[in-house]
Amino acid sequence: MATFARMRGAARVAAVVAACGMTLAAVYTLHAVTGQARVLATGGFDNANASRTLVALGTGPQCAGYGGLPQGWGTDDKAGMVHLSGGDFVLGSRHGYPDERPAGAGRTRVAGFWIDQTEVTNAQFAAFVKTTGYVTDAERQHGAAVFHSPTQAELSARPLAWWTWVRDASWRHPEGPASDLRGRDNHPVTLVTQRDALAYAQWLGRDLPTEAEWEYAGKAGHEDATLDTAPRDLAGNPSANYWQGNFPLMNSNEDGHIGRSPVGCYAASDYKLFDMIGNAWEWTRDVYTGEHQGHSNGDTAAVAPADRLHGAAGHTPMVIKGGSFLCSSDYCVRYRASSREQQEADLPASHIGFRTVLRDKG
Ligand SMILES: [Ca+2]
Ligand SMILES: [Ca+2]
Repeated sequence: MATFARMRGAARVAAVVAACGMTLAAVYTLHAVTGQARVLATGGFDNANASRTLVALGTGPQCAGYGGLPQGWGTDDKAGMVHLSGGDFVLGSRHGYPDERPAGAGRTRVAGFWIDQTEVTNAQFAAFVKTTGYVTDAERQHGAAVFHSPTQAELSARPLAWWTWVRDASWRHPEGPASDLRGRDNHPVTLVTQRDALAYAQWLGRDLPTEAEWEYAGKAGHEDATLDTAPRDLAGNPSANYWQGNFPLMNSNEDGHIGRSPVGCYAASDYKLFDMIGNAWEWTRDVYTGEHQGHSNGDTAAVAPADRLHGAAGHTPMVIKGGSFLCSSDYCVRYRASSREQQEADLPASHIGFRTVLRDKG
């Protein structure tokens, strides 16, 4: 992979894509699929939401003005959540990476559940920490993997130059000890591990979604190839926070956000969910058991010190979903609901957050 840094243009894209486990032709096919989205939901957003207040997000001014705590926070145990009735759907895609292929020809059924409309924000996580005194894995490990846009010189000097293990970076110091959360209460909390995410969820009597629950919510009742295109609205504008331009040197910022954005800057899905695609990857509770691929996108482990303190879950690879602000059409084409990535359960990184679910009883 060190060779990527010395490559230019198409040669570098080809090498990166090859390392991602798919051919250039497959990538271009991925981009070429078109067609009107069909809605085949057998469940989904339902009447349980009729009397509830939804978060008022979905535009730039709305997300910029959001304080990070949904209405009813602290009094309503489902504040900021919507209910999805159970249903069945095709888990996976035939248009994406090999590890996304649907298992068999059948459909996957999920039972009903409540799910956060947004990624969990810094304000929400801060409330959890203030109440419980919880110490995150990044704080215990005294570091985390942090992204920055490398210079050409940095890119030439080492592989994966966009990831750095930053000492004492944590959710409250996202770029390192000198940084803080001022002005970012409404951003997704990141640099949290799966253990951290589960601790927050359990504090609220909830859980992390399974991969199937997350994808059922992420597809919002749609079942067709448009799910596998770069997210754009009917006017052709980016409809999520991902990476436009050539990763990792040139971010054209067409979507208005170079890095993480506040939650809810883009229109909600048909299930009234924000940022299921992009912004921060999202932890699930599922272990990644698929074929290990030689792609390099998720290799935050490459910059983690060998002697870092490990949590109980250790190196166990877990499934994360939805892609992040780092997914581009020339690298990590994972700004799609079917996409999946593996991340060590106890490895905090600046592009991974989460949202919670509360399953129906019985
Ligand atoms: Ca962006
Ligand atoms: Ca997300």
